[in-house]
Amino acid sequence: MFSLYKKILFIIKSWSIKFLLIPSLLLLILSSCSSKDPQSTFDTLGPVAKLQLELFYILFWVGLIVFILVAIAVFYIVFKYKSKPQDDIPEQIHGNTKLEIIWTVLPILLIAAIAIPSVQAIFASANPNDKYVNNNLIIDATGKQWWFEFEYPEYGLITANEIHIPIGEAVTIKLHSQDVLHSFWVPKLAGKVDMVPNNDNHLWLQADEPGIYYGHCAEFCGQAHALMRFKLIAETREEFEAWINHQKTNAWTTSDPLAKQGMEIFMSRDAGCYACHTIQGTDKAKGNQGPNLTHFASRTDFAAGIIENNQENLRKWLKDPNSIKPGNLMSQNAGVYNGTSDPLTEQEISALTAFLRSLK
Ligand code: HEC
Ligand SMILES: [Cu+2]
Repeated sequence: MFSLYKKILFIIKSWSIKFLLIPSLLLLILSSCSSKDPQSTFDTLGPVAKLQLELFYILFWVGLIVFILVAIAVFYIVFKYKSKPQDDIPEQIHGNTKLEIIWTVLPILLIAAIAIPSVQAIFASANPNDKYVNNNLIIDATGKQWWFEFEYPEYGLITANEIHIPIGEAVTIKLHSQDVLHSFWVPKLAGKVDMVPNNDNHLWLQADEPGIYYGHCAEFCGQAHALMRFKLIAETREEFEAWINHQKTNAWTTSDPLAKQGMEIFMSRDAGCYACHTIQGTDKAKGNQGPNLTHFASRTDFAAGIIENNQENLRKWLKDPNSIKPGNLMSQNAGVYNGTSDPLTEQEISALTAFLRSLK
């Protein structure tokens, strides 16, 4: 025991601790104080996240007070009743009814007291109450390895990795999974809820201010889990409706010859893109293994929110999706990437890029 103590003391005194560990711990703590905090649960911008944060603070302060009281008692007792060399063996007792009752009843009262706000918060975050009059919008969110599909059943619309909602309205999001466990989380708007295969969950959220909110899969779901993000764009009712109306239209045209050639490649057996992707308004592209690409160019990012949607990145993706998102199921299952059909040439990549960038 003593040698272990000495060893620990030696480590604490050694230079490496002073010059490496302590500064790096300080850096770690300071880095969490960044004012740019797109995924902070302490900077809430909607009623659900706010209510969950308030509950957190109640539990935190109650827990802290209990911790301080117990720590003071432990230190007091340890030092006050420390045995001294001249002491006899102390009186041997078993149990103390008064104390036993106190430390059974006190925690029960405390837990009962914090159960009240906890249960209230559970109900309040399950469904919007009557206070929220505009609460008709329902979105079906499906977690897939490793991206999110969003469907607006009321509008017959499917998109991926980017969800639009009107501000100041309670939106219900039904949560599904196609394969394994995922979890839906927009830290500034609502706490995470699991997406479980064959067992539909739901949550609701409301964004009070317009803006871009970042979301993340929060349940380990395989190789590219850390690269499974999405964006929630909150906008005014008018902007939201304009977006819906635009998304309902078909985007593809064949006016540009290069884009037209890209579309032919997309629909060819050799490239096989149509088998996994839907492009609304075309006869052939009706696959649902990959994201719906009807309005691909209207999205700001792709590959589940990890990379900006621009010409250069799209070329990179089409050349080698694995270089952007290791393990993605497009590289593994599409013939042009897994080596079962000819790889795409530079010219084919240019044509496909022109086509996909025209899908505004
Ligand atoms: C075997 C099915 C499959 C085939 C074939 C396929 N893809 Fe994909 N594609 C996917 C999957 C799955 C993803 C999602 C990858 C991820 O984000 O993890 C994807 C993602 C994409 C994306 C990004 C979409 C977004 O919004 O994030 C584009 C663009 C794309 N594919 C284009 C193509 C093109 C062009 C072809 C033909 C050369 C093709 N795909 C062939 C399955 C496929
Ligand atoms: Cu995940």
